[in-house]
Amino acid sequence: MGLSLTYKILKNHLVEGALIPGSEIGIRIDQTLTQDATGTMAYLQFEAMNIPRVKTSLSVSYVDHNTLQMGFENADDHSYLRTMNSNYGIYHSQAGNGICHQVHLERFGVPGATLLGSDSHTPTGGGLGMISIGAGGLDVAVAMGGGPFYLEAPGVLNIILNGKLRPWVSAKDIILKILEFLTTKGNVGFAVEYTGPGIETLTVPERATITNMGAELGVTFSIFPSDNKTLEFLAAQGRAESWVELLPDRDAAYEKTLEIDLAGIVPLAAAPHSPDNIKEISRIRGMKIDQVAIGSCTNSSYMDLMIVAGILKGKKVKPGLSLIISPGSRQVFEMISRNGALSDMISSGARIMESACGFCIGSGQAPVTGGISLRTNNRNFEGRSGTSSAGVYLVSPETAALSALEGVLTDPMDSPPGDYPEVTLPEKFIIDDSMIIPPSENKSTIFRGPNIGDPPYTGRLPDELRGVVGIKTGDKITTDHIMPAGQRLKYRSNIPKYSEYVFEHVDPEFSRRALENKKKGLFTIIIGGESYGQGSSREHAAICPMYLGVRIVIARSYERIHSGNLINFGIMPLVFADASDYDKIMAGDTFKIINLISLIQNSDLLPMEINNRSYRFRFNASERQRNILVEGGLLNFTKKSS
Ligand code: MIC
Ligand code: SF4
Repeated sequence: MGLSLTYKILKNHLVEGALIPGSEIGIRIDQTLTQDATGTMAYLQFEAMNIPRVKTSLSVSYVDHNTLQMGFENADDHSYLRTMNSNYGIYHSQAGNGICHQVHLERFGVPGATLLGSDSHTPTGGGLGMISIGAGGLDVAVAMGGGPFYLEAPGVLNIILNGKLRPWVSAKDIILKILEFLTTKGNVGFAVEYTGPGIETLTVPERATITNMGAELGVTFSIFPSDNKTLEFLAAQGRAESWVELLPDRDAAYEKTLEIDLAGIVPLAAAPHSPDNIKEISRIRGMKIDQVAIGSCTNSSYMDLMIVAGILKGKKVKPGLSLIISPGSRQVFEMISRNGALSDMISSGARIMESACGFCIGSGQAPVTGGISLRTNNRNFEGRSGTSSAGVYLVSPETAALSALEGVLTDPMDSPPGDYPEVTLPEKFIIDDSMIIPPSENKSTIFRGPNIGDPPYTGRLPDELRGVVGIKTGDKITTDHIMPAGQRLKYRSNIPKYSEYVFEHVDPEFSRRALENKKKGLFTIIIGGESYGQGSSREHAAICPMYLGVRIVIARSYERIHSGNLINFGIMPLVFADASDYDKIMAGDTFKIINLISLIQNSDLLPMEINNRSYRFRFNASERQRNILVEGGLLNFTKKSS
């Protein structure tokens, strides 16, 4: 049997382990990326490793999440990042230059390379034929220092795309269709590899929309082959020399296969509050909407915005509705401004925002109470928009723009096929990297304002833990639930302060109780349901609970990035061995676990007493992860082993 593209690239980068699905492997990382909301911690951790300069072929630090600078905190973070990056060999993409994944695709992604990013949508790069993986900041820091990245060798799901999309249906509808089939649960440990004649009909930005939302499937990464379409895109970015053809073997082996006929896909929406709550637009059309937001790393490419401009041209946004457009990068912004498309948007009544994450991360543009917002981004978790009572529908740019004109959810298929704005990839993108500051050869002083704290430190794992079950949650708890972003984002570099908001919208008293227990020498357990920790890669969803004294989480199942982050920060991700135990354990119960060190080192089952009753929980981890936990986290472990 031949090799999938996934396994060809993994094989080229393998430094530890055997390439057997499910077993732990270590791979060499060629490129890294960070963004400001995860970057400050990642770089503080990198500094703590005492390595003079990054050892990757390329490391880029983007400022795109917290660009509003309401107060000094974000400005402090940006200055720290810029000065630190310059000293350590890292490129720095300034605020205003665009969203990390969009800019990385345009300017840096390389087919066949590996990219590790401290953001869960890093797999966007898979649209260019690279293995791009999202991880916690500390994993990225270790990779910058030349350390391997450890992951479970994935099973590969081959999605075969046949046929061609009809006019008014777009790449966003393809990934929404896949989310309908596969849902956000149960795909952990898989990678998706796209093949089939249909892929030839998709440009790189369209492929990137699909790989971007692979994050919502919970897969480790998604990848397209590197073919003529890839060359076309790289050549238009003036980077044809980065191209190599990369295809799977004809007889490649895959663990699973799914076939999709592109011609059969209709416009879709992910209804509140989950990206897999898929509805056909034709069945829910006519719903009144209050806001439309177009942008984010999913749908803000030049092609997306040219289609939007084509739809808006000569028309007016429905009075009373707010249409927000945020171009994905400065390149996109400049191109639509030079060719007049921006004027079409402005005269339609659209509100133009900076090239940044903005509304997607809840940084501004919170919808009205109880309002309906159509958005082209990738997540619609409850409260993420900044308004808990709002309903967010994730849709394509086509559906978003048409609906903004009508004031109600509009089915693009009601428009004549001949009216569809045909947009082709430009032969040359405008190239201006002047907002990307290259690193310097000379060291200068690193700026550290009052918002920049030290990276938090946990001690070695105690041999005995006693404490309290601090909270019991249901299924699909996202890292947005654990560690809210939006208004709280500015505390990302200030762990004691940010920790006050752990589970803010689930149980606002959790943090206070946990801290009080910590002062009494008691630890805290979190009980979770299925897919605990899905969504964002923010390691603060592990760091802040750790700061509050959480050393154990027990859940039905975990998302990959979050369980990795828990281990990195010395928290044990345990799983119910007997599913019915979930119902027996309550918040407020007390617990005791003894001989922990030898259990962690040797056992897959951990006995624990909760309210004087004996339980056993499953503990699946590699030897390396067990050692990390005993040392109290990856930072201690790395320092000790270097
Ligand atoms: C997100 O989309 O939730 C974010 C904000 O980009 C996060 C990263 C973060 O929380 O800083 C992500 O997806 O990893
Ligand atoms: Fe930014 Fe949103 Fe993309 Fe996250 S999902 S990187 S917040 S645009």
